[in-house]
Amino acid sequence: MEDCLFCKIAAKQMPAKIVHEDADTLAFEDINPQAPTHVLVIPKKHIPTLNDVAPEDAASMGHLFATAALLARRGGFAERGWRVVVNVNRDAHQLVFHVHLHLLAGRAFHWPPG
Ligand code: DGP
Repeated sequence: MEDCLFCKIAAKQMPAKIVHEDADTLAFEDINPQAPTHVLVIPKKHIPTLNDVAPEDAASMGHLFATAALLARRGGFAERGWRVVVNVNRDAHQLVFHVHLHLLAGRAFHWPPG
């Protein structure tokens, strides 16, 4: 998708602080961090929102969560706790329309979320 910011980051046409990459997935630091660790984990395939996930994307979506867990272990916060957030569309404040997990860690979080 030529107008998608995260596709451009995945294609290395836009800079980002990449913390993990494999064939299907990219993880990079959020430009506006909401916690000491705030990483975005994306599929390289362009999928606008979770509403658009198709059955054939199931393995890729599972791999996103496995990657988040890998980064949690690697970052040393797996035991203390961390959070994954996925915003979907306007009411949830989705601003970039390419599926991404927000991996947040390094502080205590409130529940329910705002
Ligand atoms: P969401 O509101 O769920 O669509 O989250 C989009 C996130 O993307 C938001 O936390 C800020 C981040 N973001 C926006 N533009 C950029 C960018 O150019 N680079 C990086 N690394 N993150 C960005």
